[in-house]
Amino acid sequence: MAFELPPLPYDKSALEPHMSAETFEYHHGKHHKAYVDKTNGWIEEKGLAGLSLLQVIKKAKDTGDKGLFNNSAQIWNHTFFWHCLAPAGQQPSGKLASLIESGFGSTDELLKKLAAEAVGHFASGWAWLVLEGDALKVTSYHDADTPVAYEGVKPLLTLDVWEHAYYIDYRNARPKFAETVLGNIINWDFVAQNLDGEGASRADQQQ
Ligand code: MN3
Repeated sequence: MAFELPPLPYDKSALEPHMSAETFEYHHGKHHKAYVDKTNGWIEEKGLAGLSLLQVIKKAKDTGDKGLFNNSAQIWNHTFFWHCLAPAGQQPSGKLASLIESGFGSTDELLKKLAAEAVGHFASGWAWLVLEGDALKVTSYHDADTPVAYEGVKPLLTLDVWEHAYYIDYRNARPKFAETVLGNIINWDFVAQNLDGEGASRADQQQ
């Protein structure tokens, strides 16, 4: 039994020119795959057979197993991230649009805040829009850390700000990467779906 590298929910060239097929070849085909392979290599040794991905992340956190936590959390984080992206053209609507308006004033203001969080995050990590109680919150987590490791934090939207996420298309320009991706290729339907509090399950998998 093993975890799988989930296929991308779109063709690897579907998000061009904002995110290239070459980026996906590395980011999905090599980085994401490496986290899957590394975690699978520990299934027998660490007694993980039969556990779901979310159960592995929780076990790793509870037992202080940093290597297992980092790799299993990165499987989940990347799977969730791919689903947060879609070909250009969507805007938030309905209940999500109302929550954004009451929380941030407008979608533009939310995107500015998310981009500032992404750019201001020192070194590797993830910028997030999460639901805490009934309120939207912009935050970020370091390295592989993930909202699914915390009680009461519901994932809605993420942006990978590890250098490997942008170096092929944007070189060192993290601000340009953050503004371009957030402004053009967010899957707002997926974000809206996650208002049900079940976002964690949407990037979970069984062995
Ligand atoms: Mn990454």
